[in-house]
Amino acid sequence: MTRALIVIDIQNDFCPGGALAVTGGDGIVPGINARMDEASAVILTQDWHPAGHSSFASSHAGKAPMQVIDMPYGPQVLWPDHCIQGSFGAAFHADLNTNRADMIIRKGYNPAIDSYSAFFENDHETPTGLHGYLQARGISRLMLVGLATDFCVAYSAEDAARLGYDVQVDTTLCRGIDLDGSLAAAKARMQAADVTLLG
Ligand code: VGL
Ligand code: ZN
Repeated sequence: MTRALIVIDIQNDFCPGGALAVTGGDGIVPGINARMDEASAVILTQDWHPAGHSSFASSHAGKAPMQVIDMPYGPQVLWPDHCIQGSFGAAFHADLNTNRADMIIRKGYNPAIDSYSAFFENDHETPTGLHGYLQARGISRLMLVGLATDFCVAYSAEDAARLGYDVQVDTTLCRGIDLDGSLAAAKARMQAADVTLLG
């Protein structure tokens, strides 16, 4: 049996020219499309913030992007405004094969809580509904790819492993932000959580 492919946040704002551009973010799109052919199910995630979201530096007086603040649920990196609901930046990259998606799951719509993971908001307890969807379909083996390796991909992979899924991340089809060593730290956390890193 092949794996379900979960494609994380291949959106214009995470690609070159976007508000929170990840270096080479658009370069993985052809490979991700090709991988869809082998997958037993394809799920896309979409970062989907309301204007004025609490993860935006612009929502906090005197704060700049990439600074970290304490939120009730823990430390939070403050980002440039990105992936605002309905904007061009929130749209999928034009070359991503969205036709193959069985399911598109949006996250980050709660104004007060960020959501890196496709499974839980950053409070680590409010579910997005993806776990219920996968359980209902009997899916237990996952392959994760997308953006950004050290934030949304890593958080999703760790949560999936904790939920009991057999999880692989193909790092050749991911690109990272790498803020203060966050890429190496995320890879170590994924390995500690029993996620298999390929590539
Ligand atoms: C992401 C930062 C903020 C991601 C989303 O997709 O990795 N990173 N929002
Ligand atoms: Zn975001």
